[in-house]
Amino acid sequence: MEQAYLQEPLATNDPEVYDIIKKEKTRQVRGLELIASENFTSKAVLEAMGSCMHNKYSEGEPGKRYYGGNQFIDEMEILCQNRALEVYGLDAEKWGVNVQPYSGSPANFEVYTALLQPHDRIMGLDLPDGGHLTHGFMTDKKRISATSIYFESMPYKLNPETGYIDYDKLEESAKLFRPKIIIAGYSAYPRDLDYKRFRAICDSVGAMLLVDMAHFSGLAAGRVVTSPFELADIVSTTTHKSLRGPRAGMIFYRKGVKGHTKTGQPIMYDYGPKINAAVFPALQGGPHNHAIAALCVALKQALRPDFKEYAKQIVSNCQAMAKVLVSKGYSLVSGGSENHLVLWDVRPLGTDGAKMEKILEAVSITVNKNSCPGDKSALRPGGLRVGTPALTSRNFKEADFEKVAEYLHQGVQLGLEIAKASGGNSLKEFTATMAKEEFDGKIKALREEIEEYSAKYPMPGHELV
Ligand code: DSN
Repeated sequence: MEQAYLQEPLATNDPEVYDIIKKEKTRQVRGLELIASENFTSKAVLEAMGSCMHNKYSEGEPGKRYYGGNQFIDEMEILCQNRALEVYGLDAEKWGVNVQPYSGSPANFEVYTALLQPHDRIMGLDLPDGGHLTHGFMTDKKRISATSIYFESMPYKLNPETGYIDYDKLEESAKLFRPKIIIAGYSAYPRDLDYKRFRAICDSVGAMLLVDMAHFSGLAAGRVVTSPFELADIVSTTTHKSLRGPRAGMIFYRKGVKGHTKTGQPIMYDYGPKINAAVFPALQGGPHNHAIAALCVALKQALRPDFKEYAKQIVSNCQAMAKVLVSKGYSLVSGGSENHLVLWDVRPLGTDGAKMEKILEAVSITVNKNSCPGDKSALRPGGLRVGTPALTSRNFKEADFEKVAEYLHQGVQLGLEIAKASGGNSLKEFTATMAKEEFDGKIKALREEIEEYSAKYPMPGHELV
């Protein structure tokens, strides 16, 4: 049997796949990547991700595995747990962490599976207001996320006037709904969170506080947003966003003494065993050991003093970009940002996020359409979410982000011109007009300028792939 191909590099073993990866690499290098949840991870993380750790099955926990041969897998997972606690300054007597979740959505479902009974109640920020699907999303017509199918969910919302979370209404609803878990966390909210308020509301109804820090885990590691660990019971996260690690997830949980009975007996937290059992065997199989190894590398990088500078730069860059957009008269939800993203409301321009996403993509700027407070449709939402972690990893500073804002402005103005000329209001008419010669030339000219600009900046990762 011919097996020499098992040692052949990708380029010659499968040129078709290699070429697609190369094209994607070129797109990343030549474009302006502004998706708030994306990042460019390091070469070392990618090396660990592509390592032999991938080959091993290791169901269970360090020291308690179902298969043999796990001594080094155990060593890696323990190192990863220790680094995770260190990154967030956590005392191992008071906090534990499970580093096996495949990503953020499984991590959240694992928390609910661990700590709730089916049909228990949860409250999270509504998806159209910046929350995540797994915070219990449903519509009037349909329970969309499994977290609203297996649990009963009630959303809380932003104050449409201010763009900030309406904590008063959350408190009022929580007192009526009496949830077991309140989720603090977001996918598209440009402000820091008021954990004191969340904690007080949780305490008033006997709920647990879950913080989903997926978007801002890098900012929390760099101490540039309020730490969720002071007041949360559980903290879940992905690891590939602002933390700049591999695609994976973590669940942190309180452990040790929770309080005392009237007779002075200690009451202990029981989150750890429940969460570990929910991860495996309830919801997952073998841990992705290559991802755990890569996460371990990313956590070491997050412990470097310069990671704090990176986190700080993400926020300064976002503010520099926001300032230019506001100075040009554009409307940002809540008026600005204190984290890594802005939510740009394009409804006052008489357009929608879907069209603006399309035109920006055509000029090599990647953002995503996003709903804004008051939006009815998730397919034609009124805003754009624009984030700074990825380009900050390419050494973009404030002045570079002023330039990025200028390119966003040029792209959007071109989009408005196209929308005006398209005669109708549909996305189909808009894209058809984009293809017309008169606009095709303008799009090409702007794209070439942006690609030339972007390609000058360094890109983390492997040379070619
Ligand atoms: N898809 C991620 C985001 O863009 O926010 C969340 O899972």
